[in-house]
Amino acid sequence: MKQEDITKLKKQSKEILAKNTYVLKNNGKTHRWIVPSKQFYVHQWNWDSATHAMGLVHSDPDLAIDELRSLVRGQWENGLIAQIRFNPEEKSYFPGPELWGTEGFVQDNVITSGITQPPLLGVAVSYVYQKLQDRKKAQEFIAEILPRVLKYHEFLKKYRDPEDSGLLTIVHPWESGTDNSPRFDTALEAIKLDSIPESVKTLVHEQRIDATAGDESHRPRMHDYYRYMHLVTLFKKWNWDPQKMVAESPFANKDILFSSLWLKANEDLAEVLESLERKEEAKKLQSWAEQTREAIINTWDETAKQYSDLNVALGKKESIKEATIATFGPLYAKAYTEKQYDLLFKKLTDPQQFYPAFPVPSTALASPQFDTARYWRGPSWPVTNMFIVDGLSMRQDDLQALKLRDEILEKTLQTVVDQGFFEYYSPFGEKRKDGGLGFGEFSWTAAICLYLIERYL
Ligand code: 2M8
Repeated sequence: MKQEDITKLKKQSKEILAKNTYVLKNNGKTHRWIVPSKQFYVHQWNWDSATHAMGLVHSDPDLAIDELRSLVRGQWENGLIAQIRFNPEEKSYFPGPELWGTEGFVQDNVITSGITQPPLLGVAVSYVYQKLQDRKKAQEFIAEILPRVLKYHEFLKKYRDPEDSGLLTIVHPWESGTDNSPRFDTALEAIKLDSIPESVKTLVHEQRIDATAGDESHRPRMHDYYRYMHLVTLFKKWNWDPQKMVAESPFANKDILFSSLWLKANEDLAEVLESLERKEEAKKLQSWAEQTREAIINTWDETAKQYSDLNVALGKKESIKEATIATFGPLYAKAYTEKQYDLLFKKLTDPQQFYPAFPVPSTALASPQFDTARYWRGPSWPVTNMFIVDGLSMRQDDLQALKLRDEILEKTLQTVVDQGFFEYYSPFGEKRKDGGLGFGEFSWTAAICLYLIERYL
């Protein structure tokens, strides 16, 4: 990459993150957090914030700390750190705070949604702790944040893996982060549209704004939104009982990507605990990580040559064969046998599947469900590329892996230079009139550029 492009990318990334930062003064305290994009996502999102902090720690460590501090501030009594922490100054996102019925769980005046997102937070906390140059600040940061993150992990282990299988259950596609992925289609279709109350459908019709704020052909379809809101309404009726949500939700998925991040977060946090001489806690997290590693490896499907999610809704146990980006999650967590790695590498570099002009598409090109523009059904995303780049880079003596890493890294950064800071991009590298796909001026695209430049260039 040209040095001038790198310099420009860094400058623009910082500007986008600054523009998307909110500052709120409350009871004499100042709170700061970053929203994903002012064009639509005007609150704070869990795994987006983790990437924001990882990108910012090198250039604005105080903002990186504030970002994580603000996210964990809304942690529930039971340990949940939610998918969305609502922004009291903004009203324009659907479903907004008034639709979740979570007021009873508010801590420190922060209203949140009632579900979670992939647990990248632990990875971010460890990374920020490691990279903070001011070690006094690092110790204060870890003393403040670590108890919350460990409590969140206790929540996830207790409620999302009640059978102690090592694989974590998500109860809503929004919890996967890859919301509209075709790997959820069959499970969602089992929720019959005529079983969804008319009031829910009317609410979605009247209040959904993403498809008008953005391009309708990039967003989930109406029937997906009916089901998304149906699940929210059910959980609200159950007063967000975490046990019931897993046992009785019509959508429950043992998710490979979520579990891979859980594994990586546990290992990274175990390392932090180890360095703090908290050996017993480190051992516990390391053993959770090992258990998940083995469980992920065991989901390998020899025919599809990939890891598989498991639909566990209402007592089911159905392995999901859809070829999506989730199967590369285990690269990031080093959860593979060498034989599986070789097959994954082959899949990842296959131009008919996952290696078009701008890899890595969120769904295999050969899948009948592939869609160039609709979110998580085909487009390439910087966040999943970051996992793959980091994952390949863990294979220190494997020249082929490192070469592929450099290629994906370069293509990711170059695409942002050519098309701007979008939410996602066409895997064929074509540019729309105004740039990439989804919403623009996107924070995690900016933060991931900063992170990748800092780590690899
Ligand atoms: C997208 O999800 C939100 C719901 O959480 C939405 O579409 O309204 C996903 O891409 C998710 O992974 C991401 O965290 C969020 C904000 O960038 O947007």
